[in-house]
Amino acid sequence: MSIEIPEGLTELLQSFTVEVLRNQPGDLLEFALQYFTRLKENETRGGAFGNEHNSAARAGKAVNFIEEAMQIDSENGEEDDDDEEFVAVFFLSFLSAPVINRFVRRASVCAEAYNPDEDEEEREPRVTHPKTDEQRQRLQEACKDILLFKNLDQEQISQVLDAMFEKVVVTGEHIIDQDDDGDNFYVIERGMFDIVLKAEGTTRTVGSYDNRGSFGELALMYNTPRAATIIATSPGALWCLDRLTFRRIIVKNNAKKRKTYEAFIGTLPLLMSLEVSERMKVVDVLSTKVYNSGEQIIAQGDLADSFYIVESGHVRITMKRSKSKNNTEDEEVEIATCSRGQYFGELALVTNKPRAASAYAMDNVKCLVMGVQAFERLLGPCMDIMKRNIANYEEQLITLFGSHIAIEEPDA
Ligand code: 1OR
Ligand code: 1OR
Repeated sequence: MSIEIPEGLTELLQSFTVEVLRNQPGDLLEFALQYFTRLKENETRGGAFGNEHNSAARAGKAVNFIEEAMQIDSENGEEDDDDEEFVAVFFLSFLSAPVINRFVRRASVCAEAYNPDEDEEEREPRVTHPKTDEQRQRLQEACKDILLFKNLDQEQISQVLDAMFEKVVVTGEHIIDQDDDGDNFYVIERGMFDIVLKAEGTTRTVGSYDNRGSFGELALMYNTPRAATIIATSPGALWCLDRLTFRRIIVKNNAKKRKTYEAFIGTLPLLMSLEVSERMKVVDVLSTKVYNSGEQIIAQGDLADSFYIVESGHVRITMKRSKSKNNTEDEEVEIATCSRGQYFGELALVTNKPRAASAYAMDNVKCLVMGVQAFERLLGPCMDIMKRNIANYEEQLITLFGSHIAIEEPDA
């Protein structure tokens, strides 16, 4: 005798079981009643069960198994795989012989999803948006300085590039609205975009992107509502990366990064005023860059968009000084060196001015690099230490170059 299993029963029971195990309700029947009522409400609001793009379904906790499995605990940086594996095994134990094949197939998908070291391709079809050679070239150019992509290996990079798709935008278009659910991560190909923040009843523009950079990573990384609104202030074009591919590749990579840098970041005096969880968020946005001996890292007078922490090697900081009285010739004077654990490149970001000095690798140098928006978002609590050091620069500057040169006051 064969038993017909209604479509959707597997997913329904799996999600319910996960919720029961997570919530450990005292009254199972009452919990079931509430759970299924909420699920039905979400469905009638238009949500397909288990569709990860559907906010109602997520808000109602009708969880998408695979996506939840990849959720990173932002407090400790670990992927939640132990619990989830337990759930999968637990669920398997329910199964009776005649239906085991269908269930096992699905349940094993769940179990695999919880192991971050598994080959992802086995459990999720790769997203591919075909591109012309010309599009691919533009995409590569737009992505070459994206810090979040810097630590990916060749295979991960090509999966990311395959999955990205182009979106043309018009002036005034809202790419992201604060408090919405996150759908995509965006890399700017061209165009200007304002970062608008509403808080305590007021709305203000707190920053902007000018033809480069990326945004929309936070909601995808931490499973939170969008933290700001992003509005196009000119016609433009974006490359979009879907939520699942982002989580599958970038978030998984970040978990490894946390393990690698947790200890080092914990020793940095600059970051002492940050909570552990805030320090981990710093790690999430850092990328590493290596420089050969003699290579220029920063050029005096350039516009600035990154901040650097030395992981290994030595960095020479130099400033131009006119060699002759008539100012026709400059010489570069060494003003400082930075080694492991020290930082540089903060001054231009704090003062909103061009780079005050140049930086060169003195040997093989490895730096941790952070973008300006993340710097502003995450390092506010460290500003006192930085401003104190900037005041020291000013004193040294007067000693070395005379009183006529001044470092601009940091913005309040
Ligand atoms: P998201 O997924 O939350 C909005 O969607 C995006 O705006 C966010 O990811 C970031 O990529 C981008 N605070 C919050 N989000 C910001 C900020 C920001 N800057 C860029 N985004 N700042 C703090 C404001 C108090 C920095 C402003 C320069
Ligand atoms: P930035 O963004 O201007 C160059 O890029 C970086 O060099 C700068 O941030 C600082 O992080 C770093 N004066 C100005 N910048 C300095 C100095 C400095 N030292 C390091 N940087 N002085 C040296 C004080 C020991 C004073 C100048 C004589």
